[in-house]
Amino acid sequence: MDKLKRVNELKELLNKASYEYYVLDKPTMEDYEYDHLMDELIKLENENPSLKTPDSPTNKIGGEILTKFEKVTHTTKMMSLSDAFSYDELRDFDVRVKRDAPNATYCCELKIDGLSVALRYNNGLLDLAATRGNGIVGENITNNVKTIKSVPLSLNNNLTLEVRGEIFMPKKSFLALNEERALNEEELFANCRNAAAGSIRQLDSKIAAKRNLDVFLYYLLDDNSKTQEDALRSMTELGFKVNQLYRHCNTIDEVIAYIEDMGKIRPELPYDIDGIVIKVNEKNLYNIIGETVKYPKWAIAYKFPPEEVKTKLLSISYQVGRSGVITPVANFKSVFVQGSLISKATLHNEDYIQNKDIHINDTVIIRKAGDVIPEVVKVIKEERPADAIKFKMITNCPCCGSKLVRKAGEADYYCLNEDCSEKQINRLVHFASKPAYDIDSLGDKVVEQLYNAGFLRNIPDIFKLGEKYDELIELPGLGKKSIDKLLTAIEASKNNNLDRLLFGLGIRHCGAKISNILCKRFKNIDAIMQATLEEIANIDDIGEVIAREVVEYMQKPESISLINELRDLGLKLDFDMQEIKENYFTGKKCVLTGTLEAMGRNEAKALIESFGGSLSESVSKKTDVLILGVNPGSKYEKAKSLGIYIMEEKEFLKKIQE
Ligand code: 3B8
Repeated sequence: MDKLKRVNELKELLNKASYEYYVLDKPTMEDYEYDHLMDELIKLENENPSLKTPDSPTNKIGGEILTKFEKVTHTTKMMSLSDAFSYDELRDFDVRVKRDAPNATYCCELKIDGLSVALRYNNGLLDLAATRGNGIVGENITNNVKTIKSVPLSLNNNLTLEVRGEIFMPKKSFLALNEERALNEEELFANCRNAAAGSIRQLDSKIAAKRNLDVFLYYLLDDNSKTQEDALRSMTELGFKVNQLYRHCNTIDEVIAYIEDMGKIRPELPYDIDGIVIKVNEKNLYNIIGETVKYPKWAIAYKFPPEEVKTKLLSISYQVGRSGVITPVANFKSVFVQGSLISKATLHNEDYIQNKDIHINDTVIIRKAGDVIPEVVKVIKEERPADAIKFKMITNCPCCGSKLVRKAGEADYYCLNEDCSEKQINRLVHFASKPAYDIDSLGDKVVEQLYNAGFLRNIPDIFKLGEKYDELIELPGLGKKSIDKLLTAIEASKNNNLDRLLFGLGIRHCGAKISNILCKRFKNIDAIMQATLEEIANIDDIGEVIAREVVEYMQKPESISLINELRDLGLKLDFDMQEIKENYFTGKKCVLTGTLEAMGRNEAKALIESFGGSLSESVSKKTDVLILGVNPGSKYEKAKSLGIYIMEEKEFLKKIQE
């Protein structure tokens, strides 16, 4: 039989089956038949490489491994949406729209919580897929997007066009992926969005292919549809996966009714949404209404308020912090909240639990606002079961059993046993953590393992690990390679600046900033140890409470011997004053999201710090500037919502040189 004919037949059969399965959600072919035909096609293509075409369904399994993602310049700027957090803000949007376009109506869509993508088809073939990046330049993710089953590799009629949409990971796939990662002791993804982003950034498309990503398309560039609704219909007809829950609304009240309806079905949707997108339906009005540098003015994203979910409180457990503070933790039946599966929330302290009258077995409402740790909002007292157990604070440390003490004037209980293992482990974890001594490869799991195996008790032990080399490489799950890496990182860390060490010691109230201020003022550890209460309290930004804690710590005999031991082990105990030149960044708190094209994160951080600014991990009200790199994350949305100044890379480079 003619091989070319059979290949074409197989391609057609498989493409049709996969369209029906992945786009229409209506399977027409049994799995085994699909696999069988696919095997036949793979075999034919392997034997006759000239028969393999770019739109062959065999491309869906991935193959090429990249070393990096190339940059892609968008044909037209890929903008993002401005946000509305209340119906009032939506009504304001409506008023603004109607001023320019009194007859406008709206097309409302679900706001899929994933990452934006642009797909370019050339003569009917998928030619390029790119991330949004900073809107002007994105990254070429074609290899990975080609593995997404619902993305057509070719279109009928040899069309040349561009569509845009949102790549996401269905909730089910996310759960399965995390389950698998837990089994392999790999780090879990926090939510569907992160899992999708992490998967699309895989350099090995075979891995991406296994991640079950999907895509909804919502934007068709430069076509002649008169309305957004028509464009959604055209895209559907072209074979693209379009979310069909959109609704045409004539008035803002109808828009709000749609939001209410969608809010109700949100928990049942198989994918995450974080809001509703409202677009002016009539495309001829877009030019009249216009756009800002970053957003079109004819569309807006309504963001759902923090999702509150009901669950059952199963138990209350306790954590022992590095200072010995005991934190009660709620353990509940795991629930999906804003894209992550959670089963724990902090209960802060005894008073918090008493005030909310939380009983074990109660039905509780859980909330996770933004990136913040989940919390128990309240209990539903009407649903309190007969077997509810009134909370009673423990009296002894859950780890070492020693009697707990509630300090006068404080809500917290403490374990005062210096040898309590959980306390010691958490101290070591804190010391090695990124903001403190920043020892690469010494994360919480490794610390715990080394502690339990008897290699670590206190900070100096970290620097003596090298002596135990032969025993360390025998530890399960570590091995020679990772031990070598760990020991190299430990050795390199000894040259860290003194403020990191000071912070790492975990002195109460002495955070990264205070440590830095103390180091700048006193220059070395001996001067800090000899400083008087008055000298410290006289420094700007440091009050009496902090000063007292520092002096108390420094005078304890254990502290003195600890410092001496670290000195003998070769740690640097003086502070390198970086010469500070002043410019725009002096005193500014910056946050970076995404990747910069001109330099790495560490380089940017060093530059900002050399001008006396700081670069921190997360956006808060105190952030002055958000630097926007390629592929920005959720920090971007957060900064926008807080009204923080957003600086694109170009401006950053210009300002840093001033
Ligand atoms: C213009 C229209 C950005 C978007 C848009 O499901 C623009 O329409 C956009 F500049 O980001 N996440 C959607 C979604 C996102 C956008 C959109 N429509 N349904 C989404």
